[in-house]
Amino acid sequence: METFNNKVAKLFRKYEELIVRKNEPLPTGNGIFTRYKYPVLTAAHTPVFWRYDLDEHSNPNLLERIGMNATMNSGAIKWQGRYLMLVRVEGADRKSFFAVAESPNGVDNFRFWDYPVTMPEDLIPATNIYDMRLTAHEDGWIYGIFCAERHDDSAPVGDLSSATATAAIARTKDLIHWERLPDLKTRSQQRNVVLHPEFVNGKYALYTRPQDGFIDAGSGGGIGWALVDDMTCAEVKEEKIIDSRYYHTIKEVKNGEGPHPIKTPQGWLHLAHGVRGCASGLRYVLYMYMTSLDDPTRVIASPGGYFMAPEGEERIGDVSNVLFSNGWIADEDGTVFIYYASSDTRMHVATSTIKKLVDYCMHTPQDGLSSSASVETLKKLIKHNLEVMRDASEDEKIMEVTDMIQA
Ligand code: M1P
Repeated sequence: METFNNKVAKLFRKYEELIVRKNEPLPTGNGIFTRYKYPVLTAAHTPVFWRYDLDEHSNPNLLERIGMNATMNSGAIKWQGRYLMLVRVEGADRKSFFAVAESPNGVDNFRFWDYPVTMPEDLIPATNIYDMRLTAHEDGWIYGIFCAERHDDSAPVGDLSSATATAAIARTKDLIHWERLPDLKTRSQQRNVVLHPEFVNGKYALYTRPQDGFIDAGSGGGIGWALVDDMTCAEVKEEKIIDSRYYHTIKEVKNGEGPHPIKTPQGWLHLAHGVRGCASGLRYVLYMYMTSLDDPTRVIASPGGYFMAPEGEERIGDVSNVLFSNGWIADEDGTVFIYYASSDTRMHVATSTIKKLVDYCMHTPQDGLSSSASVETLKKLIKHNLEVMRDASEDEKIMEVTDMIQA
C-alpha cells in the first residue's frame, strides 16, 4: 500500500511539473499579438500546501481541505526584475482574495508566494474583494485599487443577491504590507477604477466606471475620468466620461478600463473591456484606445471592434465567453506582456510590442457604427490593395523583360 509520504511526494512532483512547464508561443496570429499555448495560471497552480493538510495525523486520507476554484483578473507589475501578477484567487467558497505569483520571464514558471495578501479592512468590512489594478505612482507608492463588494442592505428581506460595488484603495512599498485607505467616495457604485501613474495638474487622476447597479451600468456607464486631491481621502467630485458606450458595438452594455495606460511617445495606450448582450448571455472582449499626452482625457485613436475575443478553451469556464484584463507589463525593450483571464477561470499571457500596439491603434479603422459604413471602409482597403497588387504585377512583368534582355 502506498504510504502517506509517497502520496505527498507524488502531489508535489505533479505540481512541480505543472509549474516548470515551458510555455510556447502559438504560431497562428494576426501580427498584432502572440497567444501562448498554456494558461499561465490555473487553480492547480495554487500551492499544494494551501489546499492540503500535509499532516498525516489530521489528514490520514490526504484529502484536499481547501478547494481553489479559479485564478483570474490579475493586476501586474515588473518588480525587482521579476514579472509579478497580483492574482484574484477564488476559493471553492466563492470568496476572492489576492495573492502574488512571480515568474522570471513573464510567460511561464509563475509561482505563488507562500502566503496570500492580508488586506486590511475599511471601516465597513467587505464580503468579497477582487480585480486589483496596480499603479506604481510617481508619488513613490504602489497603489492597488480593487472592487469591494458588500450585501445591499436596502434590498428586500430574503434578497441575498443584491450587492454594492465600491472602489477600495490600498497602497504598499513591498507588495507584502498593505496600508488600506478609505474607499473612494463617489455618487454612484463603482468598479474598474484605475489610478493614472502620473499627477495631472498636480492631482491624482482616476479612470472610473460609474454604474447604476451592481451589474448594470444602467443609464450611465462608460469609462470616466476624475481628479482627486488626496488618495488618503479620495473623493470624486466631478466625473467626465472619456470613452462612451455605443449601440450595436462591442461595448454596448458596459465597458471598463483595464490596467493603467502605458505612456508612449505617441500618446497613452489603453486596454479595456467591452461587454455586449446576446442570447447566450454577456460577451466580454478586450479593446484598445489611445489618449493624448497633453490631455489624457482626449481620445486620439479608437480602433473599431475588439482587440482580443475569447477563443477555443478560453470561451468556457465559470462565466463563459469572457476575456478580462487588468494587468500588463511594458518591458524596457518595448515588449508588452498582456495578462488576461478567460471565462473567470484562468490566466493567460499574450505578447506584443509598444510599436505594434500603437500601429494597431493608429491605423485600424474606427467603427463607423453602421453596416454601410463598415462596407465603405472595407471597399477602401480592397481598392487600395488591388491597385498595390496590380502595380506589383506590372513591376514583375518589367523585371521579367529586363531579365530576358540581360540573358
Ligand atoms: O463575469 C465577468 C466580469 O463581470 C464583472 O465585470 P464588470 O466590472 O465590467 O461589470 C466583474 O465582476 C469581473 O470581475 C468579471 O470578470
